[in-house]
Amino acid sequence: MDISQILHDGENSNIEFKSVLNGEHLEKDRSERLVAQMRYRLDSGNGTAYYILGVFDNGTPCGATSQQLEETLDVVETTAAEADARITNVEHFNRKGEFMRVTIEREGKDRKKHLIVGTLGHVDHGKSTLLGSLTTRIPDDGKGKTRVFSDFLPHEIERGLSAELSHLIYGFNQDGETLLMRNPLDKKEMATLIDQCYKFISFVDCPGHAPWLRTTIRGILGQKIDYALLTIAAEDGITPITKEHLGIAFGMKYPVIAVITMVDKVTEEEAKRVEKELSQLVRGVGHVPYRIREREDINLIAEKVGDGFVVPILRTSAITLEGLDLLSYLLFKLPSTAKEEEYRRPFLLYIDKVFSVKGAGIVVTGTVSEGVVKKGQDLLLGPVEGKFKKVRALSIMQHHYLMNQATVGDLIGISVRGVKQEEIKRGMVVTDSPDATAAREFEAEVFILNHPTRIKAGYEPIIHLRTISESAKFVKIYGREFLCTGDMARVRIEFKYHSHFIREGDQFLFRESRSKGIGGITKVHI
Ligand SMILES: Nc1nc2c(ncn2[C@@H]2O[C@H](COP(=O)(O)OP(=O)(O)OP(=O)(O)O)[C@@H](O)[C@H]2O)c(=O)[nH]1
Ligand SMILES: [Mg+2]
Repeated sequence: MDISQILHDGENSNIEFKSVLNGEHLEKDRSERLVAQMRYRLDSGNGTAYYILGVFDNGTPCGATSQQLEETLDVVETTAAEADARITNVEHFNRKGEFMRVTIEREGKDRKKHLIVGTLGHVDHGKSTLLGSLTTRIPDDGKGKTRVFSDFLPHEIERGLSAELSHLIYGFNQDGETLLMRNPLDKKEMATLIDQCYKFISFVDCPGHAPWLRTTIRGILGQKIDYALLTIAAEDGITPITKEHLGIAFGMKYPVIAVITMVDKVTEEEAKRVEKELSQLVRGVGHVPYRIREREDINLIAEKVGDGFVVPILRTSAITLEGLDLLSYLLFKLPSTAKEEEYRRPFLLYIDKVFSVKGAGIVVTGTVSEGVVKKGQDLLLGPVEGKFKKVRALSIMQHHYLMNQATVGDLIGISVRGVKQEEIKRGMVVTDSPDATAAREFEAEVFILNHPTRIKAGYEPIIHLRTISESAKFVKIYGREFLCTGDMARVRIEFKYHSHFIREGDQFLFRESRSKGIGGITKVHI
């Protein structure tokens, strides 16, 4: 891009302005901040960042001498090495003062643009089929042809229902053209696709069948998804489950993409009716529905969807493949929802699964919530009976693709040494923070989404927080005797059996038979 334009537009995603830096900036705290910032810029630019040196934040040259600029360049070079990147180009300019543009590129191929998208929606509303056809462009036959890529367990095929979480991926090249999977179940193909793509999407396909809500919640809360993809079958329209899932997504502040599936089965009028109903529902809870008809609509709203207010609505058919190009383009354009400060924090991953693999030992899987993890690093895993155990990360893998390091939003398996498999449970964390602690009790601000009667002290719901799913008790409700649907209150909650790694600000969901609510932790009692 033209340098005058860059100066005019100011700092943004992968462009950083710096006036002058010197040796003092390489001291510990300041250097760490510079490295974290560069990592963020590199992530935003899919591995490429531009630093404009010798200009103020407003884009005007700061009057740096050549020597100061050289010194600044040295600091940037050191920072780049720390951020596993290197300088690949330096351009000099002089416009009412000297300045330079430095191109920094991440080393290796480990960094890709990546989104995690979780599916939600009523049973049989076409979630798995949509993903099967989207990632392969194989048309469905209306009888379950392409959902088998997601529902591959024998009982899932037999019953035609998703029961477990499954992961599908596909990708894009730099121009937004799709890189499809020939066979989404082929591990080698997955690894090759990740290797070759510019951006890829990991889908977490969740079951819609009500008895498996626990698994659905685990898919949505446990994996740090960027976007929830809610399907509504055109023929059935909105159901109580659609509303419940939407309530969970909005309650947990996940941005939502709504897809009206199976439009081949209905007339234009029927499709319009569902669209209208859906728009009203979305608007009714304070969000903005936005019907996507063409690419231009996506260009207009893509950057806004991540904030959670705008809900794009698309129509698809897995049989005619209508709408899949638009959905792809939307996924290509949507930014990651990871926040800058999440990259700067110590490494944190909530464990979703644990298993042992021949040759690799014990593997824990989950999505990186915060920070960076490197192969060979020493980490803490726990709480195991209230304590954290030292483990070493022997290798890191994402969808069968080996990595030297992983960061926020990567859905990975880490093979660990230093702990027994029986000691590791879903809901524990792996972290490199030396001050990780476990807690049994906490205070929270809760909101009751629905409850048939009244919630009183002594109420025992299951708390879902990331991959934690654990019985708890409302020990105290402050300032009132009971809570009904729509109420908000401060409460004191105690996990019934175990302590967990929880922090102030964590969002959670709680439920007990037909009651449901959301909460945010305000204080942790260690
Ligand atoms: N005609 C038509 N049928 C479809 C379409 N998409 C899915 N189906 C059919 O709808 C049925 C249910 O689809 P699934 O993809 O299993 O639905 P699901 O939402 O994943 O269901 P659960 O995971 O069990 O909640 C299958 O028989 C599909 O073949 C579509 O676009 N058009
Ligand atoms: Mg399914």
